Amino acid sequence: MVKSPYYLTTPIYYVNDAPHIGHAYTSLACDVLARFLRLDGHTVFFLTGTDEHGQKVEKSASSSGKNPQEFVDEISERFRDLTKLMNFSNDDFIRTTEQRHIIACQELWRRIAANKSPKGRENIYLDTYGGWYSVRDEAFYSESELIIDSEGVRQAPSGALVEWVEEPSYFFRLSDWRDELMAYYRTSTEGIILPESRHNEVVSFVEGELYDLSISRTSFNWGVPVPGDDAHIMYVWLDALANYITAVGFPQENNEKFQTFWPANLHMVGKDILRFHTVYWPAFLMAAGLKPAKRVFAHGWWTNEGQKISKSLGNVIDPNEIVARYGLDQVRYFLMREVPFGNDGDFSHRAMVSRINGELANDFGNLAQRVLSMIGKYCNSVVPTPGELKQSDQELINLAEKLIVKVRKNIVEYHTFHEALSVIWEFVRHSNAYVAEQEPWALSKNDLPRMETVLYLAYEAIRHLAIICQPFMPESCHKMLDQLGVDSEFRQFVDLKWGRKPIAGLTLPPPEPIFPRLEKNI
Ligand code: ME8
Repeated sequence: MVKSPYYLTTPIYYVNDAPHIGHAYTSLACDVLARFLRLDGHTVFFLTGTDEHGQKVEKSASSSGKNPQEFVDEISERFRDLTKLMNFSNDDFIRTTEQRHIIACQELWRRIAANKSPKGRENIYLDTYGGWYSVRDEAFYSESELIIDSEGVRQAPSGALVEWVEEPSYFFRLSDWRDELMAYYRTSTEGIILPESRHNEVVSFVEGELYDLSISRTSFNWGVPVPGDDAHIMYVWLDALANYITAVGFPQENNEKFQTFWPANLHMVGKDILRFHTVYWPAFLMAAGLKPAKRVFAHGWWTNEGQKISKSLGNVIDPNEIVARYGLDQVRYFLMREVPFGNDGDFSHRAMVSRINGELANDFGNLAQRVLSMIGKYCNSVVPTPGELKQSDQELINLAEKLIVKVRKNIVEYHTFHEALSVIWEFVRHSNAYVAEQEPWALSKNDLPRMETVLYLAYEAIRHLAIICQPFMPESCHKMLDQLGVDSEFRQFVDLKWGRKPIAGLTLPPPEPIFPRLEKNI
């Protein structure tokens, strides 16, 4: 059966700073989902990349003494390296300084300008902007949104400084799009904006005062020129958001890629950039006559040992360092398991060590190592043939077969990755308990046929687990599947059927531990 295609995107990263763990997090969630869907038979397009224009990047380039292009080339490469380090399976890596993107942005602008708003007015008009702007957030704020600190300095809600900006600017008539936005949020019963608390946040913003949005700047020039008026460059968010359609071939909407993948199934974003993706972006798209995305999910933020992660506090977690220290799949597992997806979470070394030792080494690693060693020792490394099944065997089989259904719901429908892992680990623990209760080592002395049945069932439980955990820990699961003698063409979710392939009789290689225990003081 051909399954529906799926397009998912991560936010494209600002190139003014080096990548940190928060950046890796967004894309990791997408990578897990992308791998899951591919193993489940879908055609997937998974996009990531870099956001390279705007005042913040121009300032960072000039303070490091480089021209902007040279600067963005260098930092963009570091984000590309991050995708390799984290073993992301993205299908494209877009850069907003690429020609294909500049063409797409300008065409998007032209279409918005050519159409009328729902109230029959120009979607884009020229005026003068006077207001507060935060370069760090690349966002405009109204006076009422600002916080005034104890020294009387105005700050954005994010804590970033704001400056007064006054310049000629094109405006987008956002205020005319309220009804269309509200209707859009109601187009899916499963939710366009998730989690629900974020949906409520957006709805109350849109129901409140929706101001027209300044969408061009004239006081600097690192950006995409506004078509027909070179004195202006596009607001960096309009430029950045358009990356999602550039990558599927816009403005060639009749091509196969656009037809297959647009509208995107999911924009995965951090909570800080929710408004851009759920208010501005769908309004731009509708104004251009295009469909908005089917879903936006906003995840929470990581702190480091209880503190906000920031360059000025010097507590930025470098993904290279933690991967070198704990191992890639261990880090991937921890990030997806530790925090309910959607909530904020805290990174701590103690929590990392505890998850790795408790859940990977003791629970999963031990199960595989123990069972495979017994097959080595008592069965001459040959997968045994099962005999008659008892009730406890049948129970294990039923649980294994139901696993994918629950995991699929959590990953694909709700994006509750932590819950998916929790469901999987219930099965890991059940399998461990099964082996402990059945005592195949004791059966090896007095009941060989029963021992063979038990070891075969335990082998099958591990095969199910290794297949289902691939999206989270691809390398480790591939190693485990190699040790189980499972050919690469039998590692899909259709292979999650008890005894799917007649494996009994297969000779296995000597087992090697896959999730070693860490010393406490690592
Ligand atoms: O926002 N914990 O880029 P960005 C979790 N260029 N996630 C975090 C985080 C943390 N401590 N810090 C950052 C941008 N992130 C724009 C996007 S899309 C058209 C343009 C997440 O590099 C953050 O929430 O500042 C966001 O989703 C992503 O990293 C990129 O942030």
